Amino acid sequence: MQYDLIIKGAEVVSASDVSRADIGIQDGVIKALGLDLGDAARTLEAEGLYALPGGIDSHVHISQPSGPGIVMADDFESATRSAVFGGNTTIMPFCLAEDDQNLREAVDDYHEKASGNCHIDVSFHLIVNKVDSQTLGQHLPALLEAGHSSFKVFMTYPGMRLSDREILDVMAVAKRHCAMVMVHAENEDAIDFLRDEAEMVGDIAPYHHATTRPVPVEREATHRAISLAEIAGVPLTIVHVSNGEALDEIRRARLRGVRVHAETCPQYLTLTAQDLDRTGFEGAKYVCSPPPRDEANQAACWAGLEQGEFELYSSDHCPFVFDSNSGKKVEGSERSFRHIPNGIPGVETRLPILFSEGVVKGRISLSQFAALTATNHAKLYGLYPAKGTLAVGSDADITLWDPAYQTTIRQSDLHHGSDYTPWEGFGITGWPITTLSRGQVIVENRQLVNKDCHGKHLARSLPGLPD
Ligand code: DUC
Ligand code: ZN
Ligand code: ZN
Repeated sequence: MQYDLIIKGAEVVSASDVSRADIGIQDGVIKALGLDLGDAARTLEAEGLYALPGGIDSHVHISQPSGPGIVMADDFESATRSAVFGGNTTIMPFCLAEDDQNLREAVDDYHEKASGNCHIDVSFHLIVNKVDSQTLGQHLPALLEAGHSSFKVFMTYPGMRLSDREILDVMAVAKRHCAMVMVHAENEDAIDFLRDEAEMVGDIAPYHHATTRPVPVEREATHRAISLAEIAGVPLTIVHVSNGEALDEIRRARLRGVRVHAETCPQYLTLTAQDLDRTGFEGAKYVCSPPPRDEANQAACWAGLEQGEFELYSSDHCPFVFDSNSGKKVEGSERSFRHIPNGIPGVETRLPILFSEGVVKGRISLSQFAALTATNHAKLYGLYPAKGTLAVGSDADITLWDPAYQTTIRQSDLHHGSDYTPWEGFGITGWPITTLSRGQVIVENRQLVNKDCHGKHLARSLPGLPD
């Protein structure tokens, strides 16, 4: 037999083209794209389906320390299961050190937690929340050189936020080691002020998570992060951009010649702050940072996607159980929104939401969909061309997509560890039916058919960051 597997009859989608081709796979790699490929041990009929590069979700949080008494709802098994049901073949979670750990110990821990428990491939980013001489001089450089070539810094959250000086210091390390700096851009001092004011007048409900993190909080921090990157002379990625004014800062910086990349997420395209104002404590299901905004800002984010200003569309999957005192109902959350853990689940619904709202509604093309959900993530973070495209020599990470499949998002159909989805009842056209990871069929006809957990960690390096 010439191939282990041939996928026959699909429309093959890349970031530049859509063409009818069969896909010949051998030893987990795409060996041929064309017609009449010959013999294979197995054939998958894919008439009427799109073959897309498996989704790469470059922004997910799994088993991350989240504060006293709070536990994330997914481990690596459940997160990667949920991800592959949603058409993903690589996810990129963050390593965050516990209080008593250094970053190297934290990364070792994450590798141990992930090893043997992943249905698909995983590649870790770091989070830098302590800036001491050991972190700057030893741990961070060693980890960047060992293949964890991107890290996130926070401008918000006590205990996580870095000062401007600290951000400059870690940017200097990124510059020396060709790493990508990802920034959570919200001004902690402004939030702290607004939160105190809100609590003083009794505004303690989940909705006030949104009112105390208004657009200027994000716009200012976005501008400052970009300015710091200009001063340090490094490229940066602004993650989870939620609104038009922050995007304006990014546009202006690009006009000055700054290399700034931008990411948005489904919550900023489909949810609003009004979702946090649902009755009772329901609004807590939508508490994430930055918060969802309003319809004008949704439109600005859509325009940014359509016009190629966002290169990345990620889930920011950060799941907590709603009905639990180790989740959204943690001790104190009824007294103030400030105690509600920040984050929502979304790794499984990311791709269907963009396909349905973006491709089916004519806002973006199929090739833009492939770029935003896979190709650009692989290019920006150093996984391309093994990942992120369907080309000869690339890993056979493939999602077969039924563009006509009609469904409604229901928690009962999802596979994450959370007990709710923010998109309950959301109508969808198009769904990933079958997903292959390095040539292995993991999900077939929406069933998990391979439970081997063959996913591995992908080391990355960024010698030539893309222009
Ligand atoms: N930032 C994230 O990127 N995810 C969840 C919470 C947060 O603040
Ligand atoms: Zn963040
Ligand atoms: Zn995040």
